[in-house]
Amino acid sequence: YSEEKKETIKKMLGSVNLKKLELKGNVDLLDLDGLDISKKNFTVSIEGNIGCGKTTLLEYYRNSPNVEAIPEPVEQWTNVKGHNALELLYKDPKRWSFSFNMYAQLTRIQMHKHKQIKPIKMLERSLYSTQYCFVENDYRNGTLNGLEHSIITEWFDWLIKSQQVKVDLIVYLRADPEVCHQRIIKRSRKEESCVPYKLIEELHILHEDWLIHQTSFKTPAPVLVVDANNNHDVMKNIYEDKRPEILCGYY
Ligand code: D5M
Repeated sequence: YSEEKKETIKKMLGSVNLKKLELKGNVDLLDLDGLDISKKNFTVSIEGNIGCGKTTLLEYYRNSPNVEAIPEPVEQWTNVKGHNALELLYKDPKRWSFSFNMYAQLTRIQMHKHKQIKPIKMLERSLYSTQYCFVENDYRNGTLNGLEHSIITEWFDWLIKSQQVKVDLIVYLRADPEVCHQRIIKRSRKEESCVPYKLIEELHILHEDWLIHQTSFKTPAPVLVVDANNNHDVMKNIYEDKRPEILCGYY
């Protein structure tokens, strides 16, 4: 940052450190001076709706020498000892949501526990979004019943407390439901051939309430919001522009 830009940031945010940023909720810019760089162990979670472009972002940064990118374990979900859990989930959500989400929870904690060698561990979603967006949505629309929801929630609460599930920064790729829907059609993943538009809209609202309005669940870290509605080339420029913030100074 130039001195001038630093001054502007400071004026915007006051005398800054991460704690203050957390109190302020959403931030457009993170002050790198306020980050404890000596920590050398950052976990950045990339959050957003289905098809918002998380994989593209991970791909963009995965070759940075300081970044360890941990993609969403979709391959595990499509082959649980020969069973395609993701396909079953979309075919009959009421029958399979509990099984799927219990398994998703296990694979998420494995991502969080992945041994960190490089300073930045970049996760494609987290245990938090599984609970606060997907599980919550299934419970709201009756896909998970009260007992199933309680069991998953007890597991979640216990995992968060006992396993030191830490996120230092959330990057929210904020895209309109229509844009996400078009991208899902374009990537044409076999299991997603029948993703209802209603699901995309519901998940959008859950992400917004959690990460923008902060009215549903507590955010575990400061939130950096990135407009993800643009095309691929523009998104690449945005990622380059935001490199210092997204990589917490390790760029
Ligand atoms: O694609 C990941 C796919 O997995 C997408 O079809 C949504 C689905 N998914 C991910 N997590 C869950 C949970 N917890 N419940 C139900 N479905 C889930 P992506 O483009 O990364 O969103």
